[in-house]
Amino acid sequence: ELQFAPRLNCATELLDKAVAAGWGNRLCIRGAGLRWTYADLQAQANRIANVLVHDMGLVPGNRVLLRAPNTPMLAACWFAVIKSGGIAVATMPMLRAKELQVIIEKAQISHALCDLRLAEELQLAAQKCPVLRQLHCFNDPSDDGLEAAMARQSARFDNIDTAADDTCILAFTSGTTGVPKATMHFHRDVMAICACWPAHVLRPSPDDVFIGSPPMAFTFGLGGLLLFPMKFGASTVLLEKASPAQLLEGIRDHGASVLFTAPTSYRALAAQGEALRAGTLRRCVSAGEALPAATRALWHEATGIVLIDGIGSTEMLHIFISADEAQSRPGATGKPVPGYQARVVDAEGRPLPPNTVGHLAVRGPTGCRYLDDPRQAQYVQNGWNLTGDAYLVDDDGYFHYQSRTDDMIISAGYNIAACEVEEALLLHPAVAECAVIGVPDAERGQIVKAFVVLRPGQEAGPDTARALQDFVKQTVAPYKYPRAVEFLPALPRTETSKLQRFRLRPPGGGS
Ligand code: 3UK
Repeated sequence: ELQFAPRLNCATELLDKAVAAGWGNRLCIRGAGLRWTYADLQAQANRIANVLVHDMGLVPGNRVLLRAPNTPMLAACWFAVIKSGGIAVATMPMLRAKELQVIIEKAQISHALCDLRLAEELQLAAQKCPVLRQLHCFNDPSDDGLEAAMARQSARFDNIDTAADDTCILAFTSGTTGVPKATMHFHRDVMAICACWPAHVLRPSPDDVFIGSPPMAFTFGLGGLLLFPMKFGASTVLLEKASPAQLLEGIRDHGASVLFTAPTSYRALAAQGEALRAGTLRRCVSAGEALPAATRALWHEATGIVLIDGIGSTEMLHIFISADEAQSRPGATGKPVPGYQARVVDAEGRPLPPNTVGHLAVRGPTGCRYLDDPRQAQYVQNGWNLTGDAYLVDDDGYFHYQSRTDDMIISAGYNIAACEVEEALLLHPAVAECAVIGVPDAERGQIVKAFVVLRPGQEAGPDTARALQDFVKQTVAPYKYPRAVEFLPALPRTETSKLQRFRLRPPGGGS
């Protein structure tokens, strides 16, 4: 059981205690041309905390919006907010004014720290949101910028004495199915995720160099690229943009050893397997979306590295089912991470026997509490969070992902999981990426339709479509084959790399 002192500030635990323990001169964080030690990060965070409190009038409990690509300054701002007893609300860099407005209103944001390059949309939102009173921009060379204000402040700051159960993060879900939900996380949740998955599954060493793609506004990135490396005295590389080419360059330039990214990025990076095999990379973590067995095999063949899969969520803050390299099983996500319980239940919430598909339910120290949201009762039943995923547990207790519960296609009475057809297509050498949906059909109710991105040099046309259809029929039960195939140059994805199947669906029709 995890035990935390009743008074706890997670910034003290992760940053100030690291410096006090003698890690001050260790390299902590690189990015945007900067190289900061733990002591540098502490000094920067302290200066920003002083700006927040003395210039911007922040008091404990205020919600502070953060908006920037992954940079050391964003990390310093995050710690500054937590140090001063504020609540950090990190936002995805690509959000527009309209989406920011929803977040500002829902979280009653009073203060914002923003990278000047992303200020425009926030300023538009701020005009519509009187609740937002104080905005400071960084990366700003002018006298009005955050950096100038920081220079006028002390590099010392006494952290606010918060309770372990005080909220310190509001993390918004991506909201593909309606208004985004804000999840509340406490100081002890931050320490709990550090004590669970990385301590039991990743087990990093202080020599590790972390790198990856998820933005810090996505809690996969916050944990993987900031909190976990710091907890273990390692260092992290923050990339402002993290395309496969930029990841490759970053891994090479900084000697990165631990990579966090999503399945789609592993598929693209696998083409550079030789360079990666010869380099410093040794641990690779996949989350955000189901990891197809074909992608796991592709990556292992290309690099010699066994992927660590893990399902996490904004609700639970980080990964709660996973397996390390030695325990991993193709086709399975893994087993509940120590500290968490997971089970597969029926529509009434009753546990199902092994090998039966049902709803994934999870329970643990970090969730699930939505901020002021009646949907709490729908997604949390008897203390268990229903994730919206269909899973089964095998005889050995491994959890196998089936689909999102709303991505089941029903065609001529057959239940077909969209991702099962996608997995089959990904095994074909011509396929780079694909997405499968159900489209309305007079005769069958729905038919399976595949959207396919071909590998370079492959020809989009009826011959390829037919070859792919035949291939699926030979790979899985023939009734699952896509009766319609459409070729696209790219697939619609969220900033968290999740496929947006709803954007492929015909307006008004289908499921
Ligand atoms: C899906 C997966 C199968 C699944 C996240 C790691 O993705 C994260 O959080 P979100 O709130 O989405 C949660 C949903 O994403 N998913 C994530 N990982 C996997 N499905 N296999 C996986 N390995 O539908 C889940 O319900 O955006 C992931 C850490 C922190 C996170 N916030």
